[in-house]
Amino acid sequence: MAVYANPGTDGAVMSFESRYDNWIGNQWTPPVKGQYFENPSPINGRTFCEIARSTAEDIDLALDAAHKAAPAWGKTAPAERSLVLLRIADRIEENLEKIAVAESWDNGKAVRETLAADIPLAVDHLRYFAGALRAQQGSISEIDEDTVAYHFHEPLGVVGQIIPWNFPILMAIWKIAPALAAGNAIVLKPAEQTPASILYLISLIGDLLPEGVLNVVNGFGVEAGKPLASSNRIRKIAFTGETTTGRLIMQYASENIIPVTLELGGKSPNIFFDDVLIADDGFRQRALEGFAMFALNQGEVCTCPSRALIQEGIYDDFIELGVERVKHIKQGNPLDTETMMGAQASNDQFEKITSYLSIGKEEGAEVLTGGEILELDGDLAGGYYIKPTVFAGSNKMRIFQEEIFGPVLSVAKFADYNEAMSIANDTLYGLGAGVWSRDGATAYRAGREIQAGRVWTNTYHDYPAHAAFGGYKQSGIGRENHLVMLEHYQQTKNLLVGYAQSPK
Ligand code: TXE
Repeated sequence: MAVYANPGTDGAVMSFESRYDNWIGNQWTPPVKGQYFENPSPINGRTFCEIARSTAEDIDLALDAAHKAAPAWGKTAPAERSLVLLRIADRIEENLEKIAVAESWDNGKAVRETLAADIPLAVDHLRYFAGALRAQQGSISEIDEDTVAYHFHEPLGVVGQIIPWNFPILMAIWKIAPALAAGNAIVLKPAEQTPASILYLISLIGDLLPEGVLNVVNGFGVEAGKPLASSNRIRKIAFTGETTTGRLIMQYASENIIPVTLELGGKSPNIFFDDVLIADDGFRQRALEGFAMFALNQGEVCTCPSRALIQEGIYDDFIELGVERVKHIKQGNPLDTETMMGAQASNDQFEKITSYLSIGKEEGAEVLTGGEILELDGDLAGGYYIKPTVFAGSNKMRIFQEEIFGPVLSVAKFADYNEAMSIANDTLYGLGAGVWSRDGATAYRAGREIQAGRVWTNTYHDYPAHAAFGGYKQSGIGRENHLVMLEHYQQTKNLLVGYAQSPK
């Protein structure tokens, strides 16, 4: 139990600079046009630092640095790159508490999450790719007695990465670790809502990387993100964000014929079959925890289990227990380690979510709990707080079909397995899903039948580095995490060699 002091105040574990420039070629580099934008903390709505407002000129500078660095970095031995990743992981771990507080302050999320999940997962991710890289092997195909095809993994060169604001540091590391492991140089653009914690992280780890291998350019989507994604000087663009932005990214990339990986929106179903309640035991408790997980990270998770489907035989009992559980979610100061739900990441997101609270009510959905903002006072007044909300309705409603990206759950009932599958798959998205049943066959069948890249069965919201993650349908292209991710940052060199010593 602890309440961390606000960054930069008496007793604080860390403090931010009042202004951050871009990180280019291992130097803090002011934006070419000299402009900055204000960065508020969602915890109290007040500006705590200003950030470089970059344009195409800054992206070009970063690309210069990356191009200078890429050839030598791409030729380093895997063991050397692996060691760099391990050193970064160690440095992050040594500073875990400071980085966790920085992340909470910049994003609004609860520090108990950043301490226990965001930052440790980032560390583990770096270590996973440090190991995966060394275990990766090329292959040989025997064409005939005298001819052999060798397959080597080669880096792509310079890659662009654009990330969102919901897990700023974890999303940065999800992208940086495999790209560096594979031998690429990077230009990364953080989200304009949450640039500061990443820049704070860079101030701690920047010296561990060779000059120009990792460059961070800040700014807005159209001003800084578009010149990066549409540059003919990158060999790949990786993006996480809204589906409509993902479409634009694909268009930009098509001009230069470069590969794209996209991790986009979701509207994940979380399905509870009627055997969940047959005993009052640990399994039941776990399932109820799974129901309440829509509020994790304030619902700002692309795999947020935002549609709960409950079998009709247990519907009333399950709702009663589930809503009771939701009412116990402790909201408040994100820097208090007892707080389970903090502030929404930005004022725009706060307004988007509150508009969906109105839409749900207008559509005739029943509010089972929440349905309104949470007004806090004192130091937290001005922050972006919303009560966890459960609506009961039907899958045709907008609150069941559109990504709200907030602590809002829409609940519906189903009669049997087939109806559960048809509601679950009745969505444009296909990122995550949950299935809860004590019957192994039901859990397995449903897991295979749901059109989503990640189906959790009898668990939810686990993100190990060695499990592939990504979307079906309009939730994206490609996978993150897992060995498979290395290949998204590599190209295959085939050397076809003839050893024959006589004419054919
Ligand atoms: O996303 P954007 P926003 C969803 C969620 C949320 C909604 C809007 O529903 O409410 O998207 O969030 C950069 N060229 N997700 O507006 O715009 C931008 O600067 C190049 C789901 O923040 O997609 C930022 O760095 N880049 C999601 C990043 O794209 C552009 C996480 C994401 O911003 C650009 C976040 C452009 N034209 C939001 N326009 C998830 N899948 O986890 C914007 N950007």
